Amino acid sequence: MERKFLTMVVFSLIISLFLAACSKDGSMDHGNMDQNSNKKQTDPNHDGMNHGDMTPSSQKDNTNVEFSFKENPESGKQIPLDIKVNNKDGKPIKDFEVEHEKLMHLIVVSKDLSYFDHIHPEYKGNGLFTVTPNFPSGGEYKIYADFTPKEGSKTVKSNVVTVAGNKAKTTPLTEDKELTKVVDGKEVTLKFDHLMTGMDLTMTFTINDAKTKQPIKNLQPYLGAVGHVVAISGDTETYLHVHPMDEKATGPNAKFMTSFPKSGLYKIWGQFQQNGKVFTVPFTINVPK
Ligand SMILES: [Cu+2]
Repeated sequence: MERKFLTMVVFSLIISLFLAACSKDGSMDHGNMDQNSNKKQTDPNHDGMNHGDMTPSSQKDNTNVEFSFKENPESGKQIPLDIKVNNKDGKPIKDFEVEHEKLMHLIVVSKDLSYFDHIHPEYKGNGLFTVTPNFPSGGEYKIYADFTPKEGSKTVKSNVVTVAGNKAKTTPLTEDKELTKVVDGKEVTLKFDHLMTGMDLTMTFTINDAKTKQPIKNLQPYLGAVGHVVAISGDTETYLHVHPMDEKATGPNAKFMTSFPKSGLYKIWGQFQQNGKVFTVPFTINVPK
């Protein structure tokens, strides 16, 4: 009898350890996989984020996000967007952690990833954020709200937005043959220590003056760090917010660590600041299996 009891205790201990391990895995903060959005496009609360492999996101993600425009979004018009963060019981989540100087980061991309914007919704209190995104043309966009509830872990919620107005020509995503770009007089080169799926890797941006080829050493902190990097997969399902390894670096190198959960094309935007001006450098890479 006693032995049977003991076996049960041990058994439930193993189960709870297993569950704890799963939820720890699920709260990884350098990557959120967004795999369901197409299935649930019409559901404004859709989560679309699969935070791990083993547990359904509902077990640890207690947020429900509602995106609603005051009017149907149209290119060239300033239509405010409300972002309401509730818990699964429909009660507002009121307290958020400041991450990189902001309570919420909002990334706006066109479906073909040719357009990118990184903006910061204003917190109105009671779980409500508001912002007016800029849509340069009509068509489909995806927006990603990136935030951390005080009692919770880093959360990314996305939504597909259909914008009225003249559509821009869609540009198919193609891998950059060379990872050097010139933006705003800066020559930026991106290098990986190794590039493969499902493995931690380092990406290094090196920033030189495009004219003189001299290294730029006076990068300023942008949102409290040397730079910000977002990567989105070609199908817009995977969103990665990448963190710098040394936030206080000032150039010419800015190092970031991430891991790509699946192979294929990704667009990466590095954002840096010099002389009070933010510049954004896009790269398209192909992550091999
Ligand atoms: Cu931000």
